[in-house]
Amino acid sequence: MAGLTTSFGSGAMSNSMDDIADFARAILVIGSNTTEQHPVFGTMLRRAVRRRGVQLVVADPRRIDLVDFAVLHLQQKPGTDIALVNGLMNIVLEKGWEDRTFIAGRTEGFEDFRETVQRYPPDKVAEITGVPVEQLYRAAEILALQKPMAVIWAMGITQHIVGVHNVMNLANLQMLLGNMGLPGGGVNPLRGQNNVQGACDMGGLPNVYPAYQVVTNPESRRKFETAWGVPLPDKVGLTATEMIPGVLQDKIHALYILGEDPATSDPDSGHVRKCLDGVDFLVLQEIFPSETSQFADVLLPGVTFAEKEGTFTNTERRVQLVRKAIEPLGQAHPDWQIITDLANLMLAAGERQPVDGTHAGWQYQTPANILSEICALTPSYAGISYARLEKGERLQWPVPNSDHPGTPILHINKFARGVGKFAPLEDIPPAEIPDDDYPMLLSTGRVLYHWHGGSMTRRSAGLSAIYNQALVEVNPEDANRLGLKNQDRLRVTSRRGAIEAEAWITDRVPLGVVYANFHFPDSSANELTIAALDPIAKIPEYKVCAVRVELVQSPES
Ligand SMILES: Nc1nc2c(c(=O)[nH]1)N[C@H]1C(S)=C(S)[C@@H](COP(=O)(O)OP(=O)(O)OC[C@H]3O[C@@H](n4cnc5c(=O)[nH]c(N)nc54)[C@H](O)[C@@H]3O)O[C@H]1N2
Ligand SMILES: Nc1nc2c(c(=O)[nH]1)N[C@H]1C(S)=C(S)[C@@H](COP(=O)(O)OP(=O)(O)OC[C@H]3O[C@@H](n4cnc5c(=O)[nH]c(N)nc54)[C@H](O)[C@@H]3O)O[C@H]1N2
Ligand SMILES: [Mo]
Repeated sequence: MAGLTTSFGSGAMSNSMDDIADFARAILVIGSNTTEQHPVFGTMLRRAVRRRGVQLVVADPRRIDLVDFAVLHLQQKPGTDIALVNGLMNIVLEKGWEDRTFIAGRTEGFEDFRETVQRYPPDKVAEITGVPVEQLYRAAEILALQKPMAVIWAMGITQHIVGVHNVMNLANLQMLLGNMGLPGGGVNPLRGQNNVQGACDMGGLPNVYPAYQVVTNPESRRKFETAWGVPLPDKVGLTATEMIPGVLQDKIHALYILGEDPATSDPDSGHVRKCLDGVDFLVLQEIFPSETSQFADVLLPGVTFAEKEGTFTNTERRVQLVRKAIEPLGQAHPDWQIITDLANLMLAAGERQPVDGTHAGWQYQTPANILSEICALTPSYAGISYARLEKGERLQWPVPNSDHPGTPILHINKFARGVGKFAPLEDIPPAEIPDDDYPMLLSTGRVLYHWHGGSMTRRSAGLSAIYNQALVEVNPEDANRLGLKNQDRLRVTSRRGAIEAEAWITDRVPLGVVYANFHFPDSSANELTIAALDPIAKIPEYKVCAVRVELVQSPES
C-alpha cells in the first residue's frame, strides 16, 4: 500500500539521511513524527539542529516532540496540506524567491501551476488551514532563503484521499525552490517497514515487476516471461486494500497473507472481519498468532528477522545484508523457503506428477541465489552482490553495474522522466468531516513503544511495562467541555464502530481533534476509521474521520 510514485519515479528518499543531517540549512518535516517513528533519523535531525543550527520547520496538526527543536510549528488542520503548501508557494512567488534557473532548465508546466497557486493567497490559506498569515510568511521565508532545504514526510502526508496529490505538491515546492539533486535537499518520504522499500522495488505492487517495470508494457512482460518460463498476465492487479473488501464483492475467493495483520491494521475493522470470515480459503504465514489467525484455514510458521538471512532495502534505497543470529526454532522456515516449496508443489500438482523436465521448478538454494536473479532482472540492482555487501560497501540504488559506487543522491542533473513536471493541485476536503452527530475529528497513528497491531511488541514485557493500554489524546479545552479528566475512560464512536480507552488530556492535540492508536485490539482506532481510499495509490484515509467522544466513568465515581 505504500507504493507511492511521483513524476520522479518510485517513492524513495531522493537523498540520504546523513547528507540531510550534514548539509541541509533548513528542513521541513511535514506529517512525520520522526523522533517516535524513525528514532535513529529523529536523533540525527535533533543533532543537526543543536550542532549546526539547522532551521527546522515542523508542519503537523499535533504538537509532536520534534516541535521542541523547531524554529516554527505550523499546526494545520488535518487534511489541509495542499492548501498549506500552495499558500507557502504563493508567498514564494509573491516575493520572487523561486529558482528561475532551475525552473527554466529542468521543469515544465510552470505557467499552469503558477495560475493555480495564485488562487491560494495567504488569507484564504489561513482560513482553510487554521495557520495564521504571519506564520505562513515566516515559514516561506525560512524555507525559501535557507538553501539547501530538505523536505521530509511520512504518513501524515500520504494517508489521505489526496495522498498522492500531497506528495506531488511537495515535489512542486522543491522544484520551485531548485532543491532537487543537491546534498541537503530533495524530497524524502520516510518509508515505514524495515523492507517496504525492498518489497516495492521487487514488484510487490499490482502494476509493476521489479524496478517498477510496468506489467502493461509488452516488452517488460516478455523479459520476465523469458526469465521465468511462464506466460504472465497483462492486467494490473488489485492492491491489498482492494483485495480484502473484494471478498464480499465476489472478486476474491482465497487469500494468502504473509507479514500482514489486516484484522488490526486495515481501516474499518468491523467490515474487515466480515470479509475475512467470508473468504473461502485463507492461508496465513506468520511468526506469531495474530488477530488475523483466528480466520485462517492454514497457518504456515515463518521465521523472524533474527533467524534468517537476506537483504533489506531501507528508506534511502540502501541495500543491507542481514545475517541470522539464531537457527530457526521449531518447524518454522524462512519465508522464501516456504514460498519456494509452495510454488514447486503447485507446479507438481498442475502437471499431476512430480516436477519433471517440462518446468525445472524453483531452484533457489539460498537467499544469495535469489539476489543473483534480482540483479539479472532489475537494472537498478544490477551491480549489487553478496560479495560487495559482505565487504561493507554502502550501496544505494541505482547501482547499474559491479563497478558502480551506488547513488546516494537522485536526480542530480536530470529527472528519470527528463524534465520535472509541475502539477497544479487544488485543495480537496477529507472524505468525512465532523458534523452535528460526529462533531470531533479523529486522527490515528502510532506511539514510540508499540508496532502496529502490537502482535510483536505486546509480547515484550519491557515495552508493556511502559505502555500497556491504548491512550486517546484529548485537548484540555475539549476535555473540560466533555467533563473528562486525565485517566478517565472515554468512548469514541464513529459511523463504523466504537471503542473505549483511557483519556490522556494533553495539548499535543489541537482543539476539536482526538488522536488514537491501533496497537491494542481491544481499543483499536481501526474500529473507527473510514475505508476511503486515495484513487491513485489506494491508501486509506487513516488520518481523518468524524467521531463523537463521551465520558464512560471517572475512577472516583
Ligand atoms: N515505534 C514505531 N515506529 C514505527 C512504526 C510503529 O508502528 N511504531 N511503524 C512504521 C511504519 S510502517 C510507518 S509507515 C512509519 C509511520 O511514521 P509516521 O508517519 O511518522 O507516523 P504516524 O504516527 O502515522 O503519523 C505521522 C504524523 O502525521 C501527523 N498528521 C496527522 N494528520 C496529518 C495531516 O493531515 N497533515 C500532516 N502534515 N500531518 C498529519 C500526525 O500528527 C503524526 O505526527 O513509522 C514506522 N515506525
Ligand atoms: N489506523 C491506522 N491504521 C494503520 C496505519 C495508521 O497510521 N493508522 N498505518 C498503516 C501502515 S503505514 C502500515 S505499514 C500497516 C502495518 O500493518 P501490518 O503490516 O498488518 O502490521 P505489522 O505488525 O507490521 O506486521 C504484520 C504481521 O507480520 C508478522 N511478521 C513480522 N515479521 C515477519 C516475518 O519475517 N515473516 C512473516 N511471515 N511474518 C512476520 C507480525 O507478527 C505481524 O503480525 O498498518 C496500517 N494501518
Ligand atoms: Mo507503514
